Parts: sequence; C-alpha cells; structure tokens
Amino acid sequence: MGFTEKQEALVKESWKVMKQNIPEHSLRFFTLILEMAPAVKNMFPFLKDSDEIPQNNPKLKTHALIVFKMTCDSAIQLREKGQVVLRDVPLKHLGSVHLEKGVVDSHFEVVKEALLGTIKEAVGESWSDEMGGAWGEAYDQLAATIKTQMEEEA
Ligand code: HEM
Ligand code: ISQ
Repeated sequence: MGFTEKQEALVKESWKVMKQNIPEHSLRFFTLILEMAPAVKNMFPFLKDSDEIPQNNPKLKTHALIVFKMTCDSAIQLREKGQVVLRDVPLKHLGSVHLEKGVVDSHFEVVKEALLGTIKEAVGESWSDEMGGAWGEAYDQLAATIKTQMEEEA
C-alpha cells in the first residue's frame, strides 16, 4: 500500500506543532541521539569540542531542522508521487557527505528512533501509533534513498 492522504495529514499536522518550538525540539532530538549512540557526537563539528550539547547553537537548530523538514517533505512526495525525490540538496552530495562521516545503517535506526521520540514528546496527546507509522515510513524511504546513493559512492 502506498502512502495515504491520512498519513500525509498526520505528518503535516504534527510538523505544524513541532515548528512552534524548534530550539527545544532540536535539543531534544540531539540528546536522544547521543543517549543511544554517544559516538555520533564526534561526527558533528559543532558538538565535538564541547562536553554538553550546546543549548543555543544555531547550527544545531539548522541541522535538526534539515532532518525534520526533509522527512516531512518526503511524506508529501510519497503521497504525491509515490517516491522520494530530493528537492533541496543534491543526492550525490548527500551520499558522499554521509559516507565520509562514516555513517552506517545502525545510525539511521538511531536517528529514526530519536526523531519519533522527539515528535511523540512534542505533540503530546495528539500522538498515535498511526502518526508514528506515517513519520517512520517517510523517514525510512528517505533513508533508503540516501543509503542507496551511499552504496553507489562507495
Ligand atoms: C550532513 C540529511 C541521516 C550524520 C547532512 C546534511 C543533510 C543531511 C542535508 C547536510 C549536507 C551539507 O550541508 O552539505 C540527512 C537526512 C538523514 C540523515 C535527511 C536521514 C534520513 C544521518 C545519519 C547520521 C548523519 C543517520 C549519523 C548519525 C550527518 C553528519 C553530517 C550530515 C555528521 C555532516 C555535519 C557537518 O559536517 O556539519 N545530513 N542526514 N546523517 N549528516 Fe545527515
Ligand atoms: C543527520 N544529518 C544531518 C543533521 C542531523 C541532525 C540531527 C540528527 C541527525 C542528522
């Protein structure tokens, strides 16, 4: 079954809530990632040299925003076209950046869990398994696109 209108609506609806507090959710996102995979810290230049996650680093916000937004966009595209086509960043570049940083499959799983956890906390009562499923599928398809490119670059 393809991505449904309902799934797209669930993603968009929760994204609207998320957008209202990007600084907080960005911080939470990175915190969850580092709890699950502490070594990821050394991959991000703006985290590497500090003991704690910087509270007010614009780069942290921009980076988290990229992943939130691209996953949301992926949901829209899955609904519209049945597949993910990257609009903002060339796929080739994305493949090589992640390959160079040493990103592996398990990292993609960590980022997925952290993303879902962040959204769950952000939307509170509005959360449902269906909402999680919609975000999860949008993320999986986006991750698969990047991973395929990484294999080609390798
Ligand atoms: C960089 C997206 C998964 C680690 C980037 C960039 C984008 C991006 C757009 C910026 C490229 C640039 O500025 O040139 C995504 C998306 C992902 C994903 C959409 C999943 C669907 C991951 C995972 C990891 C990771 C699983 C590892 C934990 C990094 C690192 C950078 C990066 C370390 C470079 C940061 C820097 O040098 O400032 N990613 N990424 N990414 N990503 Fe990801
Ligand atoms: C992966 N790639 C780029 C930015 C990110 C920010 C937070 C978590 C994962 C990321």
